[in-house]
Amino acid sequence: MPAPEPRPYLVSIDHLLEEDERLIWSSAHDFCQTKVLPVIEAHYEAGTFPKQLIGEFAEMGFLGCSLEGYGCAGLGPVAYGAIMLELERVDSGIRSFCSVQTALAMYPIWAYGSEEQKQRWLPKMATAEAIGCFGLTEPNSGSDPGSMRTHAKQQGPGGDFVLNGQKMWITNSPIADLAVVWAKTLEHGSETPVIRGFIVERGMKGFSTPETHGKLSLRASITGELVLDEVVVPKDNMLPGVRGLKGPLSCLTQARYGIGWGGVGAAMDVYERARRYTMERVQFGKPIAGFQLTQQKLVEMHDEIAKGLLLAHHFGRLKQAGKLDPVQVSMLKRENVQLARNCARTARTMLGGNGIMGEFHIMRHLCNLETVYTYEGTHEIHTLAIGRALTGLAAFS
Ligand code: TGC
Ligand code: FAD
Repeated sequence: MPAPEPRPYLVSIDHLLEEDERLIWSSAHDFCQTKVLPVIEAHYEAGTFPKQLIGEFAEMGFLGCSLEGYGCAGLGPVAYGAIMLELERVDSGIRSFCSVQTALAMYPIWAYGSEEQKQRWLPKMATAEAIGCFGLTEPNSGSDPGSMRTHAKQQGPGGDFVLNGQKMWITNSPIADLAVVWAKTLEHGSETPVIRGFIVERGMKGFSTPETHGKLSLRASITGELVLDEVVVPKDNMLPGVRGLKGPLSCLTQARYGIGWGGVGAAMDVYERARRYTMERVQFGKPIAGFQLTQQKLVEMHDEIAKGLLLAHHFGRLKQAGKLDPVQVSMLKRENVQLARNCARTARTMLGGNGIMGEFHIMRHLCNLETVYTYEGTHEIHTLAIGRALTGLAAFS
């Protein structure tokens, strides 16, 4: 019997997609492959972000795509996930830019902002006239954001706030026009500080955003700090619609959902590259894909990707029905980033020495995925969140 025509995937979700989701997915794929892929390696090696693409991300409707109104595309969760997958298929740092703008900077304004804040910021953020960032992590407060020290004190007859503190590891901060900053404040009549969100604008006195240098991961993404030194923030810049840790955590739930899809994209890229390479590379007289050990690696990557994609789609439909809960998003982020990181490591071995070279793209994914494993809740923190859901026992402290 002749060997069947080789095909890269045995599982597809194409028949589960609506027509508009299929079109959005395919145009995101084409854009990322023709506009982002050709420039990404040079930016990664230089440690620069391809700023020239920001306007094109907006034109493609990527910025704020999951939100309705205010100039946003109002896409459903599966179409949003597909865009994140295609962005991260090229580079996690590029997906980071779009997911921070959408899920961490625009979402809190959309979900918790006043009508005036929404009108002022969201249309500009959708067109990339205004870039946002999200300030939660601090030097002494990472996995445990409830321990943050940044604080806001209300003062004067106008009731404006004075913010003091430092945020670190903030994606996009050096190029941001506004930062959504989470800070503790004492509300009238209470002795217990509560976390509130504030829109801090570039140009406010005492506010600076120094860039973080020396990253060996996510090099095509700009990272920095937020330094708040007696910054006077008008009281109208406080997000009125949320109080407490659930404010920032609910934004993270939106972003983590996108990362769950993004991880599959990175895994697909490294798997497809390893498959092509091993089918062409000849050692001991035949393509190395013909050896059993190589096939085992390909099969394991393929099967993990298939499961990750099915999980992302399943949770996407639950989200569309308003039934996805945060701990399921923890599971999606944890599983799919882990599988991507494992695939990148395996794929790297399959290219031998070429696996460490930038032009083969796998080492870049592998280095990026170390960050993705850690941000938006570390792998371990999501393990504990799932463990708490399974047992009813919190093992965080
Ligand atoms: P806990 O008592 O569990 O919860 C406090 C309140 O928050 C609610 N909540 C959530 N709401 C929505 N979504 C979630 N995922 C939520 N998790 C919790 C919860 O219901 C509760 O509400 P209420 O009304 O009862 O007050 O809080 P905890 O202090 O025990 O913390 C739990 C823990 C450890 C899971 C949480 O602190 C956590 O997730 N830590 C990780 C921190 C983190 O993820 N940081 C990310 C920083 S931003 C970032 O990395 C951006 S990278 C951007 C990029 O480039 O892509
Ligand atoms: P820590 O919390 O100190 O954790 C160190 C280690 O201890 C981890 O392995 C962790 O899992 C483990 N650990 C901690 N607590 C426990 C526990 N209870 N049980 C078991 N193990 C535990 N933050 C933002 O606010 N906005 C951003 O835009 C942003 N962008 C980022 C971009 C990059 C490139 C990076 C690297 C980070 C970014 N972050 C951002 C911060 C990121 O969310 C944090 O790095 C992450 O939450 C972990 O915090 P930490 O680095 O302080 O590590």
